[in-house]
Formats: sequence, C-alpha cells, structure tokens
Amino acid sequence: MNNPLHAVDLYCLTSEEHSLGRSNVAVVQAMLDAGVKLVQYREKYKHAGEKLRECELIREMTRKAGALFLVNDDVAVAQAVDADGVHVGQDDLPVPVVRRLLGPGKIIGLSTHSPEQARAAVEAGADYIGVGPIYATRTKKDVCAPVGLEYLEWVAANLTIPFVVIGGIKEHNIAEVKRRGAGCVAMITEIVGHEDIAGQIRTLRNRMHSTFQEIGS
Ligand code: TZP
Ligand code: MG
Repeated sequence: MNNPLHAVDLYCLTSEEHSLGRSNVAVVQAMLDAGVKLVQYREKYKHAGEKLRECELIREMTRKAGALFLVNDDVAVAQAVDADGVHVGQDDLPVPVVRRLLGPGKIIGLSTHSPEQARAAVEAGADYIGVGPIYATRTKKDVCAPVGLEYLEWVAANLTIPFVVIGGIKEHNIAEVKRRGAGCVAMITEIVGHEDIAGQIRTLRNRMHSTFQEIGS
C-alpha cells in the first residue's frame, strides 16, 4: 500500500479542555483552513453520542479539505463516520483486532515507547507508530516517562514504516526532533492552546521547513 502517512509533516490532535474555550469542531476548522492534512479526534471526557456528533461534522470537514481523519481509541465511532483510521495505545484493542473490524483499507496507528513495542507494532500490521512521549507532557493523564531522543533515533534508523513523534513538542524544540530524524510531528497544546491557530501552524511549519533545509535531507 502507498502509505499516505509518508506525506504528512504535521499531525494535529484535538483536546477541547486545552482549546481556550473553543469547540473541537471550531479548532479543527482553523487547522484545516491553515492547510493541515491530518487530524486525529482525541477526546477523553465526552460520551459516545457527543463524540459521534462531533466526528460526523469533522468527517465532512476533513473530506472537503482533502485531509485524513483518524479517531483515537474508539473503533465504533470511527466506523460509524467512515473515518480513515484509528489510533490505539498499548492498552487498547490489539492492532489485528482493529484491522479485522476496520478492514484492510483503513489506517491503524499504535503508540510505542520502546524498540520492542515498535517491532511488535510492525509485526502486528500497524500502518504507522507513535513515538513518545519525547519530552515531558502534562496533556496526557496516564502518560509514561519520556522515552527521550535516543528511541526516536533508533526508530529513524531501524524502521521503514512512517512514525509520528509526540509529547511535549513545542516551537522551541521542534528543530531538535527534526534533526534527530522525525518526519512527522504531532502536537496538542502547542496548537490547540494557541490564540491564533492558523498563525501558530505557519510558525511551526516554518521552523520545521528551515530545519529540513539545514539538515539537507
Ligand atoms: N501521547 C503521548 S504524549 C501525548 C499523547 C497523546 C500528549 C501530547 O500532548 P502535548 O500537549 O503535545 O505535549
Ligand atoms: Mg488509547
């Protein structure tokens, strides 16, 4: 499969509690207006009915914008709105089970925190892996200790499937993760927690792009 994740540089997630009073839907619209090509709906504090209503809207919006739409954890909601895929963690449904439920054409991402978990993710048929938390973060409640830049470097050197770095990534350290081999960068609070989401996305993209030129790859 020509993996669409290879073409994504900025991976945006929702989190209404960090969105300065704005709704997930409004935040996603701002992301799409800024040209974002992948959105993951991540919402830990809402019931299924409300998640479904938001995801129906976001599905329409992402389709119109030509952006990929993934749902965190909730396979049923993803299926109901025909999302492009699901992102799961180590304690969620196993990748082969999600694959059986979603079918072969959908994208499945799995969070990993070690080389062993990364190899197991590839073996299990994940389409991409999450690599993190790179730095300390307070955004995720049940988060493990930072995995550090060494694990990122290991993934960059040893795996061929796409990977997404996440956890504590900010304007000031985005150049560092790019230098250590990150292609695709995921951020929550650095984007949803900014007054001017579109402007912040432009700033982050510029930072990523200038690092790209600097390392010449
Ligand atoms: N997975 C690992 S760290 C994290 C998730 C969902 C939270 C990242 O949030 P932030 O605000 O970009 O540190
Ligand atoms: Mg999860």
